[in-house]
Amino acid sequence: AESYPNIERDSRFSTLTPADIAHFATICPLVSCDHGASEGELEPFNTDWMRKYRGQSRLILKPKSIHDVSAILKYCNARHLAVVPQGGNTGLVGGSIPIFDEIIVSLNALASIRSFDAVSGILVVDAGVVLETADTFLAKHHHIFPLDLGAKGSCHVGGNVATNAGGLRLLRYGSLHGTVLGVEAVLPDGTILDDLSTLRKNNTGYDLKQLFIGSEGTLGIITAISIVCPPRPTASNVAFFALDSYAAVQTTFTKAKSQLGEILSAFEMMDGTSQRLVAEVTGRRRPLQGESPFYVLVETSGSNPEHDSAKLEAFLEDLMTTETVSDGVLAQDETQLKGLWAWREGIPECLGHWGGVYKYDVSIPLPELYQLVEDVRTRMEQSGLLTAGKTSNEQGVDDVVVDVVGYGHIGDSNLHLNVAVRKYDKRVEQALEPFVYEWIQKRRGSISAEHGLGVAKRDFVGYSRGEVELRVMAGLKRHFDPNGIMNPYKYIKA
Ligand code: FAD
Ligand code: 2HG
Ligand code: ZN
Repeated sequence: AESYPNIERDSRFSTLTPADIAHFATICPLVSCDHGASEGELEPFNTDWMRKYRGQSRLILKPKSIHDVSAILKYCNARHLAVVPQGGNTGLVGGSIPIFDEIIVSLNALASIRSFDAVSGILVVDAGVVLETADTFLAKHHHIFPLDLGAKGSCHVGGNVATNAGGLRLLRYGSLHGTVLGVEAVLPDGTILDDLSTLRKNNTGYDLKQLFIGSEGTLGIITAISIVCPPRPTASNVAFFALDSYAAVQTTFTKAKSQLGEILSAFEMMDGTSQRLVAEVTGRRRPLQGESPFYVLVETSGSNPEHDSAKLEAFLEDLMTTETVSDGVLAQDETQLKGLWAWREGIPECLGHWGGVYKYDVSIPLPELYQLVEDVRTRMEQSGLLTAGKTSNEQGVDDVVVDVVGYGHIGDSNLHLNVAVRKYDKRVEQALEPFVYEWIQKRRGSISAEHGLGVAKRDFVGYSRGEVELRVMAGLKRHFDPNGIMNPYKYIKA
């Protein structure tokens, strides 16, 4: 795990005393070595999903109600104790764990479904509800959560809103900035902000909930959200294609948009290297024979199976006759559909297999998007950190970089550039940064399309945001959190 050589503990913050712990014990359940817990019980809260970052918190608080959250923050603010809100701890930028000894406020126990209106499709849930639990509940009512992602079994809806997660169907259902209708949050001084509206339209002043969407725990703790959910599609199809070039990927996307129209629900790209590594790690049989430089997963979701199949068949025929794709397969049942999705959703987990991954989650205009992966691969080879032509099996322990891969939500111009390594190594980092950020800045792209800033990107936000924007953001942060107790050392410098 990485340490933080360039970050110093902020001396404005107090250190935890036995009296503090005794006080918190009157508010809610907690985990602390000074309260009967072992070191091992603190560990999972102090370690991130990638095992890249590690915090040193001595106290985990588990509030059971918004009033508990309010009492916690009121006390922390008065005592100048720093706080990290934690959801499912699946974030990929080191934002959900402390840097030093910040108190972790886990939302795990705030997990009730408050209400659902089947006519409007509006769901109101506590922040700590796991995304998959919310979706399973909605399925019973013939609705779907308008966000889906590989971490659905662990991430919280509150964490999703706090990171403004994008996911696999943003193309179809839009961003949380559009679907979230209300947010209930506790401000750093303990005040409850009730903006838990269930209205689609409400032009009565500044739209405060929007500030919390993507605020990564820096403005307060989200305790509940309301969100508008679409009817659950009754017909779903997944097709998986092999393609010879990135140009063909773009042509396929154009055709998918025009020929599938309103039933297109996902358009994901995986490069050949990513698929080779998934095959190697899982040992599963590949959906298509041979190896291709690119693969695309296209999903349709609609309400009329005959109508959808007719559209899809015409689309497949066009792709084959124009030789846009070199091969393809259509899932014949639910099991195959899930199986094809696994070749896409399973990539992040498989890439961690060798020891570590440097992750860049970027937005670049589509025509140039994949060039970044090629340029980074060349740079790794030229730096002697990756040997051209050797597969991971042929490499030795001295080959630091296992491979450079690109995949992602191509329908949203969002590329995931991942550099899998045997261990985190300063030489790799120095070859990647600021190279990647400068590359993106030149194309006016975003250095973080969906995972956020956390600690990983806070020093680089200037590559995507101007000085004036950053100054306004810092002003907002100071307004909400004058003592700076909320998720310090992360996001932006305030
Ligand atoms: P955490 O990791 O616990 O926290 C994330 C941040 O939000 C932290 O800064 C934390 O302080 C803050 N936070 C959490 N809860 C609250 C709260 N209630 N109030 C205030 N602040 C809070 N992201 C995408 O956008 N698209 C994807 O497709 C995607 N796929 C993923 C696949 C995998 C396998 C994994 C591991 C991650 C993926 N992610 C993806 C990353 C994504 O950010 C998270 O999965 C998810 O949105 C984080 O939710 P969480 O509950 O785990 O939050
Ligand atoms: C995905 O789309 C996630 O699978 C994770 O956003 C991407 O690990 C990554 O880089
Ligand atoms: Zn993603």
